[in-house]
Amino acid sequence: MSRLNTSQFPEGFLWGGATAANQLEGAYNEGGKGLNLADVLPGGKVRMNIIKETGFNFEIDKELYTYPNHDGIDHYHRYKEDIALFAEMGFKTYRMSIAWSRIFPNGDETEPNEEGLAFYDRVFDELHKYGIEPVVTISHYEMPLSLIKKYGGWRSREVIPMFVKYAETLFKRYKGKVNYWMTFNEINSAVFHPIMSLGFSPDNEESKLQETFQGLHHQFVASSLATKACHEIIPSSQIGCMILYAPVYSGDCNPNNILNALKEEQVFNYICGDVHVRGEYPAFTKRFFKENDIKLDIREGDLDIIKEHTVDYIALSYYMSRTEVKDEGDGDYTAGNFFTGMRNPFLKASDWGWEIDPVGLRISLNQLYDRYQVPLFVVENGLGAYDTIEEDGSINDDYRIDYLREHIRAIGEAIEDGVEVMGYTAWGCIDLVSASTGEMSKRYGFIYVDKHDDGSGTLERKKKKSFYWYQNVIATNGNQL
Ligand code: BGP
Repeated sequence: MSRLNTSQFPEGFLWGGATAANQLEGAYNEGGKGLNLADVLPGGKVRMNIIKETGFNFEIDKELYTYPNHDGIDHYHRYKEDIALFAEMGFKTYRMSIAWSRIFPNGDETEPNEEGLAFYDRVFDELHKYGIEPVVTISHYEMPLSLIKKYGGWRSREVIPMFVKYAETLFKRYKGKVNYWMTFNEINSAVFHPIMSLGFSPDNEESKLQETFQGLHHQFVASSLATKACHEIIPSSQIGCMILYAPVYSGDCNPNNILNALKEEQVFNYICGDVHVRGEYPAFTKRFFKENDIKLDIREGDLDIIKEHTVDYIALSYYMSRTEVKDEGDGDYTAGNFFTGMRNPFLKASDWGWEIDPVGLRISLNQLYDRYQVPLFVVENGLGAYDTIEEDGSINDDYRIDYLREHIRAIGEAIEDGVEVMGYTAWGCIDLVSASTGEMSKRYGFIYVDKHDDGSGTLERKKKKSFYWYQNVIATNGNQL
């Protein structure tokens, strides 16, 4: 039971939920919106192969596939109902993204699309009506398709000013409505799935790292320029980078494997954070780039821009840890969103093979705070699971409650460790289309949405058991878990 007034969570802690435009809005061709990357990703195995393997053919036969993001959960038309439910849970904040192609349908227009801008005005007004603070991801896995076709996505530097213009348009329009921003969702995930993050697939395995880091360099410059604009246009704002964080454990105590895990961690977890927070490429990249034959085209002024315009906080997603051994043949391997590792015998996994490791979240927060000393914001965490509706209509998702309880507890412990954590937004607070599978059956929500993998369903919203549990967590500021 609860202990009164002993909450580890500071006053004003930002409790809430998180979503992404392409995974819930639907209305993919309404309101003047252009096509974006997510609109052409089919569901199921085909999607998983597109994400994991290189090579993406835009000429694929459209008739063969369903495109789950086209309709999402129809939030575009039902946002009022959804926000009312978030408010009922007591959300202090709501992390959402803006679909770039609603604002600039092709990405390179001179004028933004007013209908798209007006839609988000309505969403922000609705949130403020309930005192919910919006936190906005500027780009969450969905650049305009036309930029991919014309420029090869982030392969090209030419996309930088288009992104910056898009970001500036948002800052000018939503100044006074949005104070918390972040630039690119899970920016470091480009290393595992360039197509989702950078909008292109590398030409071949040999050139993969070169092309990926060049694309990332373009995003770094764009992110820094957006940060500059954000600080200038909305001086009271806070803008962060967003990192997919998964601590890497060594599979054993062989020092070579520990070194290997450290190197994995450096490349995957730290390059993006170092550039955004410290304003420079970390020292280890010198050797890493050399050994992997990566020669970045860094233009004059790029490094100054990166140095001068660093972020205010680090947002992170956390779902699992990774366990690595040097010799990949050594172990039994596990699934991950976009990466795999050795199976950790101390951990259980979700139905999708993601290893459940709340202590790993405490470790992650400590590692990040030790390295950067800037506030951290856990903007994604949750359990993707199959839900069942009982005969009486209830959905008893105790497994989800257990998962969230342990992870929130781990954040509380990290706060006691001295880490500054701004808030927690549970991923997919309302069921939505899964990013990796494109399916509905992998559910994260406190709110069930009657929609199924084959596209059928009434779209009716239903409160799960976790809805009431989270409502109480927020009401007690994390005192009662
Ligand atoms: C993150 C993405 C989200 C989200 C989440 C869960 O990587 O930022 O968009 O979907 O993972 O992943 P999935 O939907 O594949 O279960």
